[in-house]
Amino acid sequence: MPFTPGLEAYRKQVESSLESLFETCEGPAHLIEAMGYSLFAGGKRLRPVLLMATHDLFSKNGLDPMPAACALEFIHTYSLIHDDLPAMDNDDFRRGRPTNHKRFGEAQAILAGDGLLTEAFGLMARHYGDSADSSVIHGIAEVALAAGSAGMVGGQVLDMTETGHDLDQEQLETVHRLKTGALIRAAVRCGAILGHANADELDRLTQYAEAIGLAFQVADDLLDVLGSREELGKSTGKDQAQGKTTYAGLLGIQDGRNYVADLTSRAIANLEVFGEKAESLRDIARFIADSVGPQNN
Ligand code: GRG
Repeated sequence: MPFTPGLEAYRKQVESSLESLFETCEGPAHLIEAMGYSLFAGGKRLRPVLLMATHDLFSKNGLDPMPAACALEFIHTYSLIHDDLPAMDNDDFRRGRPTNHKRFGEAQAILAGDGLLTEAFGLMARHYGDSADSSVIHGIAEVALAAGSAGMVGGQVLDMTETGHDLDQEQLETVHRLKTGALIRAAVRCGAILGHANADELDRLTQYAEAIGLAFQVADDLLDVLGSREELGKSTGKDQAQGKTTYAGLLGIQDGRNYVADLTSRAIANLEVFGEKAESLRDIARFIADSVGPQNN
């Protein structure tokens, strides 16, 4: 499903900045090749686009949000490489091509992920290191918290240990709030923090982010049932085969779609105070909702 022209413009800016920032990463050629293989495999760039669109709600204050936006994509790509490993989800296909370990071997894939994670923080340090603006360190802390043991990594551990057990909806939401939601929340909050949002603005944007993060995961579960490998660029039908509790299984397809629509409305309601400036953030919420609309499946 295509982005709106406004979101596509953000995606293109992110794409070209990712290329120039990645050129500053040094290391053995085969490691850089493995990192670039997954980074430039055609992801939607949803997290950096969210960060940029959130930052644009605020007047420019001299801080360029792009290095933080690209750092999030480095971290997201590392998480996909590691998630696909035989020790985790054991996937052969991602972003429309063989997974990193299928192409480069397991050891290299682990190290490519390690490289991307570490370089993410390196590139933020290099770009913001001389800034006296304390929002920079708060923004970076937000990203670290979301990516680490209390965020995405913690969520991945819960996901692995709870596979094969029946979860109720609340337990499932806890897993996904950490595994997928934390980085989406950090994208929005980091954009807001770098833009010097006030406490009320940050709170509303956090609620927006939490709602779309959950909608994104519910949609992903539904698409695992409804979508095809060709459309999604990754394997489908795996959740059920692995004995995972999913929203598709807990709610069924139609109630799952209704839940996505409800979360989308809740997300958009939190943007009212930002007026027209928040149209790109509304478009992102609608993009997630439309991905599981009956017309797309
Ligand atoms: C290995 C520490 C560690 C964490 C892995 C993100 C994650 C945690 C696993 C990915 C598993 C998965 C398919 C989760 C569902 C939601 C999700 C993150 C989908 C992929 O994100 P998109 O759709 O992908 O933004 P693209 O390729 O467009 O960037």
